[in-house]
Amino acid sequence: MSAKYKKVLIIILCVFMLSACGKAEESVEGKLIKVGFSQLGYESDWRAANTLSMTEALSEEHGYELLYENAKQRQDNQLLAIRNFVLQNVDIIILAPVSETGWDNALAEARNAGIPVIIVDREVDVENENLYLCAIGSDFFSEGITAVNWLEEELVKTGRDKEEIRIFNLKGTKGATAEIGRTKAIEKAAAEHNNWNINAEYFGEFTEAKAYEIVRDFLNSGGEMDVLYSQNDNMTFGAMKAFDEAGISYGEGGDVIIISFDAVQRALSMCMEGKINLCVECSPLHGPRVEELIRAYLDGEEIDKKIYVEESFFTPENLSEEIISERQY
Ligand code: GYE
Repeated sequence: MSAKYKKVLIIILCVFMLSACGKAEESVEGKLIKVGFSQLGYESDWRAANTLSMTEALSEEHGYELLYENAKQRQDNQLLAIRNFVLQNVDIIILAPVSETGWDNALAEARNAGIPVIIVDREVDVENENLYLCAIGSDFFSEGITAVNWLEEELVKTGRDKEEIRIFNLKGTKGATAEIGRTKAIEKAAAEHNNWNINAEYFGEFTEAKAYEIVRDFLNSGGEMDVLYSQNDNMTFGAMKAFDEAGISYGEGGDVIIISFDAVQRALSMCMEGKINLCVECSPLHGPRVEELIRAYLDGEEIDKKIYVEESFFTPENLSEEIISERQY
């Protein structure tokens, strides 16, 4: 074989090997399920635990190519993320919506492109429920009912069930399912008890900083409360800082009864110390649940439209170091 032929043969062989190698890579990649996840923000410890749970479950190791977008608590960022996922032709979209309304068009775009959408954590309020595959999260109204039932018993136990009870409803993000459900429960309870009075309500955006400002300003202007109904733990931490500065006691034996939602480890430790009276559990560990739903969908199984997770509550009486350290968030 002439040197010239040898060269040509080598070049042909190289080209062949390179293209074969490309194909091999493609076929490995081809097996990965391409998922677009629009997370609403990073406002709380709960959210951090939720993001971790989702990204761990939808990892490459588990067979996923995850496109992750953090919307920083802004719906317009989420709408943009959904459109980008559609353009990138993902296999499935996961949406943790900041608030309930305003999703019809974006979800219709995904549907028209044949991309199923799983709603996680909070819910969407859309005209046509077929715009999404299913929704998985907490029953926030029922969490609120757990809280008001506990309060009712606590007031009886402490002989305060006939006293006027001034309740501060520290709400989360306006229009978020967690805010709507938890607010509905306390409003219902206040309507049913003549002596319960919601004398203040503010939106604290589920953040520590905003809650601190709100409670500080409320106390500085002479506001008073008997119960702080705080719709997440981080807002509770912010409120506590304001109470400390104002010299107001709280928790067991204190001036203010604190009810807090989420039950993250930091809050549970405070609850065990008696600084928070009640922690209502809200599970952020949706990653493996969503993963299972994706598999079920791909296997053609039937999926329930709405799936609520089971939750419980904690007081200083049912907590221990062991229970807290064994928890994942
Ligand atoms: O309670 C709060 C977070 O939607 C359940 O959002 C979630 C809420 C949670 O910011 O900490």
